[in-house]
Amino acid sequence: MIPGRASSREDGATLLSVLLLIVLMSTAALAATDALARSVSVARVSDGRADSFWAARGALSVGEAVLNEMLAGRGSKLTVDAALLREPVVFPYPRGTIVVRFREASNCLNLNTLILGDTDEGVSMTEPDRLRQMFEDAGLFSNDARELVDTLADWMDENTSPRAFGAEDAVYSQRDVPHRAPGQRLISLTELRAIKGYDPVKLAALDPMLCVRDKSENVPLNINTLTDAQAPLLTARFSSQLTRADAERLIESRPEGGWLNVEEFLLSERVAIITPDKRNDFELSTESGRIAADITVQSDTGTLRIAAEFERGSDGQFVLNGSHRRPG
Ligand SMILES: [Ca+2]
Repeated sequence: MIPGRASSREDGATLLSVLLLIVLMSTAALAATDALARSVSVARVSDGRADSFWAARGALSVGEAVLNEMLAGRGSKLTVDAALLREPVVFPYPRGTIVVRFREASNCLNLNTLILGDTDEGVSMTEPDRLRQMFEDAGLFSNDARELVDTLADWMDENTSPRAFGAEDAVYSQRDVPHRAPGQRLISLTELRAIKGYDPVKLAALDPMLCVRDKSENVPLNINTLTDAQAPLLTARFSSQLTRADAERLIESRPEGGWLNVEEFLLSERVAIITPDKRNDFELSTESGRIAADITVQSDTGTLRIAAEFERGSDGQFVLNGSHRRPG
């Protein structure tokens, strides 16, 4: 049964009041338990700041509840027009307001899957050529794409010999603030700014497609939330037999309400002609494995911004995977 507008609004209102209750309860509960353990550090911040801090903690726990509640019965199936992604969820609380904006976070290529050497084999790993092609599909010149893949690989690999278009310590030690290539996988996407070739213009072009995870694996792409700008991702992760234009047309031709399942997508005219050995069907899904949240806690003492990410576990429930304060 598809609920009508009025009933989904009612559902939303009920949901919100329940969630508000949860946020207040979890705020209080967290305050009671954590505050004891952290009494020393909490005592150092003003009442207002502590209040925002607890509101933020409450918002994080409620983020989980919202996701699991809103996706319950949909089997984690998420489409681009889902209310969860379109509208922010707003929780008033006694001293201010918490605004949670959810974003799809499954659709990206984890740069920590880049193959650096012979030992990095595996289906979920990314061949350098595949990443280079994705960078080109995203609009970069081919020599720039080559440089960005090589400097990234050199940044992460353990040796100090530069690749053909790469850079190692010799380059970074000449900078205004001299540093070295860390020789390990990325910790966060912001690290890219320090790597040779990753200027703000190129980063902006690549941003819709990239992510960094602590493990060398990718979450399947949700074909029902892919955006036009993410067309190069479909080529890079699903099939190199699709040109960027093919991938764009596919995304644009997505049926209203999304594809029913991956099988239906595979029957698309442009996809059906690709032989199965040239396709990575396992890279596709109609469910979301990761959902990010931008949380803003606004109170009379100021604004606190938090970025959080939720991960869908094997039981289908989303759990908080990590969070950090955002500047601004
Ligand atoms: Ca190297």
